[in-house]
Formats: sequence, C-alpha cells, structure tokens
Amino acid sequence: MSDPYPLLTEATIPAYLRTRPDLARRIDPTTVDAREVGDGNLNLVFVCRDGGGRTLVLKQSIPYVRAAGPSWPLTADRSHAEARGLAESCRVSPTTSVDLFAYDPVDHVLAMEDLSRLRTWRAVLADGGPTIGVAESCGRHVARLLFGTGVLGRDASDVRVEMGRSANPDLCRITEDLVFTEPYVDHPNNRYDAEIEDAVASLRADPRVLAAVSRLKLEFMTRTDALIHGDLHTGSVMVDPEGCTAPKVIDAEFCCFGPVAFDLGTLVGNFLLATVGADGADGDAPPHRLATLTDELWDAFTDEFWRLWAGRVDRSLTDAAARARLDGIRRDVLGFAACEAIRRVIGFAKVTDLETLPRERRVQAARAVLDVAGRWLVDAEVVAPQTGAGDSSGSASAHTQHDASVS
Ligand code: SR1
Ligand code: MG
Repeated sequence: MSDPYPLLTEATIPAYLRTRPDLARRIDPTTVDAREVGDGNLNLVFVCRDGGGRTLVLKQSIPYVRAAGPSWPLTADRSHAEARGLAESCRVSPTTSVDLFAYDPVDHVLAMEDLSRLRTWRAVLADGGPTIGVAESCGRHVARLLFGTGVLGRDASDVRVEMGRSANPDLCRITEDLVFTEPYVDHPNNRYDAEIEDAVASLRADPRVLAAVSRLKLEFMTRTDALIHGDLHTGSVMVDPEGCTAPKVIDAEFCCFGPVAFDLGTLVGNFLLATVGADGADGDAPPHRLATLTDELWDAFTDEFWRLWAGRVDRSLTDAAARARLDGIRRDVLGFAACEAIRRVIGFAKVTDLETLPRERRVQAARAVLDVAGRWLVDAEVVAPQTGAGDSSGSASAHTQHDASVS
C-alpha cells in the first residue's frame, strides 16, 4: 500500500502547481482554473487552464476504485504503470500517443497534454459520426507497440529487464477477474437486466464458451508479446471530429506485457457494442460498420507489422514464423473481442453504448451482444485462419459477419 497522500481538488490545484516548478513553466499557478472532468472508473482528472489560455491535464490515482468507493481499495501505484506505459507509447508511436509532461510518484499525479478539444471515439461512434482513419491509426499503434516494446523490435535481454520493471499485477488481476472470470459465475460485481438472465445462463452453461474463455484467460496471463495498452476500448481513444489531429490513445494504467491480440480484440469488442448500441437506439447503425472497422484495424495492423518485420532484430526469425504468429493473433482477436463485449453486458464496468438506451432497447441489444459474442468464442476455437505471406488482405471480420443487428 502507498503512504497516505492528499487528493487534489479543484480548489487545491493552484497550490499544488506552485510546488511543481517544472509544471509552473507550462501553466501559471496564480491564474489557473481547474475543472474535474473524470468520468472513468478509477481516477481524478482535472483540466487546468491559466489566464493566458495555456492548458494541461492532471490525472491523479485515488487509492480505491472511484466507481465503487473506498470499499474497493486499489493501489495508487497504477500511476507508475501508466507513466511507464505512456512514456513507452510516446517513444514508439508519438503521433498516436498523448504527451506526458511529468510524473509525480509521491502524490500519484501525471501531467499531460490537454486533449479536451477532442472527443472519445465511443462518443463519436454513438453519434454515428464518421471516424475516418481512426481504426487504421489504432491498428498501426498496436503494431508499433508490438515491435517497439517486444522482442521483434528490441534486444530480447532488454525486453526481459523491461518486463520486470513494468509489472502491473494489481491491474492485471482486475482484468483477469472482470473480463475472464466474474461474467461466467454469480458474482456480486455483476449487474444486468433480469430479462437477459436466460441468455446469461445459457452462455455460462456452454462448455465450448467456457473452454474458449479459459484458454484466452491463460493467454492473457502468460503471453508477453509486448507492453500492451491493456484497456484499449473506444473510450481510450480521443478523436478530432474535424480530423485535423491524429487520434490519441490515452489511459495506459492497465498496461502490461501481454498479448497484442488483447488490445486489438478489446477494440473489436467495443465496435460490436457501438454497432449493436446504435442499432438498439434507432435501428440506423451505419451498415457493415462492425466489419468495416474491424477490417480497417486489422489491415493497418498487418500492414504496419510487415513494414516493421523487415527491420526485426532477430534475423533468424522466418517469414513463415511471422505468418503463423499473425494467424494466431487474428484468431485471438475475435476471442478477446467476445470476452470484452460480454463483460460489458454482464460485469461491473458498463459502457454508455448500451447503458444510455431505454430498458427495452438495452435488453434487445444485450441479447444481441451475448449471441454474437458467444458465437465468436465458439468459432475462435475451431477456425484456423490463413494469412498469406506479406499479405494484409485476409479479412479479420469474416466472423463478424454474424448478424449483429437487434431487430
Ligand atoms: C474496477 S475498474 C473497471 C474497469 O475500468 C477500466 O476502464 C477497465 O476497463 C476496468 O476493467
Ligand atoms: Mg481507462
């Protein structure tokens, strides 16, 4: 457990900034105005603006899960993991990473670039807005994490040292519990509408589903491809509705050495939620959006993969090994996508895509998500997709063709 430390408030931010000469160069503590805008499950987030219009964001870990309260303690050292994850993300993919200005390990505060002019990708998708190039940027971002922080692009001994430094056990445990365990059992963290009890029960009773989830959980716990983001849902991507700024990946506190398919799958799971949620709202989700976004993500990931593969550190690794790895990743993307979508319906951490719907629509949408995701889990275990040499044309969305509409 961390030593006690003061939690920031809008009123105490000026005094805090006066103790931070490194930040006082970026923003004037004497004229600063701070607004707490955090709407996530964990942290305090303040947008700070001084009299001259200069801005930055302060993000502070509190010693418990914000969405649950002090009865669910959580290490504030997650800010340490986030600082490391952000620094690495900025190093390997600066255009798609939020800029980290400073990290205060005593009060667990990160100072970052202000992105409040942007919107979450989740919000833009919910409005049906076009988000051209966002999935592509995310696919490239994940490939850069794979090569820039893993053994494909770095010396293997350096990577092993980095793995020790980047351990994030408490937040990984949350993922293991919330994504892979709790949705499949009765657990006090779960919450869902009574009308879907039969669908939840049938998912939990399907041995093929349970086998798939167990395999994917082990994959998450044991595979160490790279320093992955670890919570790359559509709320972790900020997009510029005007398209002037590249999308920015934020919120790296769940980062860990893990499978890159988990990052890609978390995004695809949220594409499913966005698509079904929009259908549930007014039945006019853009046609084929799930397949289009999934293919854009996968095509960009594989394109960037092969570009970076040409410069791999270990020249003894063959192209056949790369193709086999890509095939494995593609299979696990759908499985992880299903786990992510299911846990947002059954488990603790909800998403606005479904939560903002009127109850009847939400029930329909939740059923559709469980149905599609359940089939993805079963399919992911039996299908061995093929990825051609240097070829990024293989469609990742083949199984997303399942009807994802609620009507
Ligand atoms: C207890 S934290 C619940 C969820 O919030 C984060 O955004 C992650 O998605 C985590 O699973
Ligand atoms: Mg988050």
